[in-house]
Amino acid sequence: MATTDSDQLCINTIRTLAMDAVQQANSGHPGTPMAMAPVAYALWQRHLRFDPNDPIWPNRDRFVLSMGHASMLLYSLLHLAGVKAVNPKYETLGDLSVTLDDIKRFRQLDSKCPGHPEYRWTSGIETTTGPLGQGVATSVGMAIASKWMAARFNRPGFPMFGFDVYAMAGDGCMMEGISQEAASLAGHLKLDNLCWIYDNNRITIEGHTTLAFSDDVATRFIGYGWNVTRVGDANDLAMLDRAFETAKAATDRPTLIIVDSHIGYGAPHKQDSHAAHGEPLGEEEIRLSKRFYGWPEDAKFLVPDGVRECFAQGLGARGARLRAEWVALFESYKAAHPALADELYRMQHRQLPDGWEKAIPSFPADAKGLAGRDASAKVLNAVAQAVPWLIGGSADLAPSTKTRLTFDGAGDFEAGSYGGRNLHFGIREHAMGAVLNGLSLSKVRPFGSGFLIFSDYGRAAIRLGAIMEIPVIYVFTHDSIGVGEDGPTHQPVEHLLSLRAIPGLVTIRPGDANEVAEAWRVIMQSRHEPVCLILSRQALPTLDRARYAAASGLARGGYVLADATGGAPEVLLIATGSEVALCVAAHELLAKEGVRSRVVSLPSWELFDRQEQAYKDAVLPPSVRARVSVEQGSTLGWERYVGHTGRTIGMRTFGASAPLKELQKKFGFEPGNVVSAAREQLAKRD
Ligand SMILES: Cc1ncc(C[n+]2csc(CCOP(=O)(O)OP(=O)(O)O)c2C)c(N)n1
Ligand SMILES: [Mg+2]
Repeated sequence: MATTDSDQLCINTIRTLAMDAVQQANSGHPGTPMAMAPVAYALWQRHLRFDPNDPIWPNRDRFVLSMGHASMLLYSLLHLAGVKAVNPKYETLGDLSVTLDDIKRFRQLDSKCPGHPEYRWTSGIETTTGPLGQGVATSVGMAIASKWMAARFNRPGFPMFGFDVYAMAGDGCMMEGISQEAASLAGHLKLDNLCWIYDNNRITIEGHTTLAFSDDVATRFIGYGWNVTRVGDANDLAMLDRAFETAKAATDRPTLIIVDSHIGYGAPHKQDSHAAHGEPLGEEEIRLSKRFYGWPEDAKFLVPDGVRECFAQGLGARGARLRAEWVALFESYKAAHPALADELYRMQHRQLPDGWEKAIPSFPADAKGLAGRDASAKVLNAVAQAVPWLIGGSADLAPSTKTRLTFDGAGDFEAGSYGGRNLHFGIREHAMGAVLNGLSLSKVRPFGSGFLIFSDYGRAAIRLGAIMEIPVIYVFTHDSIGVGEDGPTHQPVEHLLSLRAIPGLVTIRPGDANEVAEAWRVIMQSRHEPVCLILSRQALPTLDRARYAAASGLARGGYVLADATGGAPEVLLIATGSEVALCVAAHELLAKEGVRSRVVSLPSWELFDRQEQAYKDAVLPPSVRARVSVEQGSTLGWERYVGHTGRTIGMRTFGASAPLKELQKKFGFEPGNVVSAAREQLAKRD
């Protein structure tokens, strides 16, 4: 299709809104929206299956702006397309997602147009982007979700799922390691519903890409098993159309469209320069650019007559028709396949099947016990059978993290066989995190696993999941020096603490098998928070819950596990995970010596901190100042529970390679050491 006057008008409106908004905010990135406006327009107006009146319609195509700095491109599109706001109850009440006023208040407090696109805050934003590479990697998760949901829900005559995923990326995304992990995985999985658009403008912040980048990107992607096509001019709508048609027609492989563009297109002094990247153009340059576009030079935030109508006739009409067809199809699907339709509905609303929790096992007392990871394997497998859309895998460590779904029919998610529930991320922790985000954004319930030590590799994606408030599940095992002989490179020290430092991320480090079971009960009910389940490699005794308090206390984050007899406690022993049993042993020794101690199991700081003060005070009575915390991790932060006079037993250095017993001795994780710490605390009090 050729470019018409109305196409040009729409494109220039996108451009000028971006220029004006950045200028008004005196901050932001005008150059890339100016250059890529025709590309985004061609995609949205002519290809994307998206209904502005229902931006959460489940089978819509996804558009991800991986170069989040070009956010004004997306805000202009959302505004001009008339995308509606969705409220937390998943309702659209007719308000616009992005008003012209929001655009005028770009980057200001409470505007729907923050610096970078934020999922959940602005309807129509499919994922939060900004850290380069995350968007493209997340798009792979969305494409996996589309394939998985098609395999799960489609039936003859009922193509419920089959959406395509488009992601737009810049040089920065192409340089980041995460995009390479993700592209490699997408090629391997032959995700032909995935299309990345690479803005090959050869400019980044410091200047021309010759400074730091000389990859042959096309060859790289051909090597990953992608279909690669080129558009030599970002303004060539006909060529762009052809490229999108190629992407849609591709089978067996994802498509990369390399688009040559001119950053700051139309700005006489800033085009093709990094000066167009991260600062406003300036009033005079804006005037000259508008003159180049044939735009009224002094008009600001102008949306000419006909532009909104043009979007409504293209994207809007197509989206409305496709969505209506889908809704009608879903009505007959409900009659033909009621159980699947019910699943689909619950999945989309982040609900669980009735009675799912009956699957959760409990574990008999056992002094020899069970490793956290082994207990979790049992619970996960039971829960996954009750929740069919719980899928996941590991970064090549499932045999160690014990996260494989082993029941009949669980299957593997593989190229060409997309119904399996065991994913294989390969040794790609960072991409795994982003893919999990993409799955969760598509409403599948995902889990991913690895060694806790390697959580660092996926941290940027974990953090984004927390910002987006999506319920991704991480299972991190080998949680401490307890891994023994593998040594300091494999022994997490600061990791627990650093995960706890991420706002909105819940960490749970259960102390025995029954706490693991209760942890899964909490995790599965979480609808808007990611959770990290932190598990031991080594066996932990399964506590006798007839003797000690019930593990259901875990839901409150911390609880009194074993209490003093014959009077109020004199000293508190507070522990998580593998150190809970250690404190119980110390508690029994102290009892024999006539010392009244209380053991508090504190598997989740986040869950505990949100309890009411009275409960927290009941568990950790403020009057008891003699306190000892025990955790095989950094001691930093434990002062909040033991106070500045309390004692923290933990890690202050890296670990060492040796059998576990020797490490426990070297680093002081023995009952005797806890007992003497408790005694010291009591002596201080006196
Ligand atoms: C992971 C990450 N590192 C650094 C940045 C800071 N940053 C924002 S944009 C940018 C340059 C991006 O260049 P490119 O992707 O080519 O975008 P263009 O300037 O062409 O729009 C950088 C380094 C970031 N957002 N994310
Ligand atoms: Mg660039």
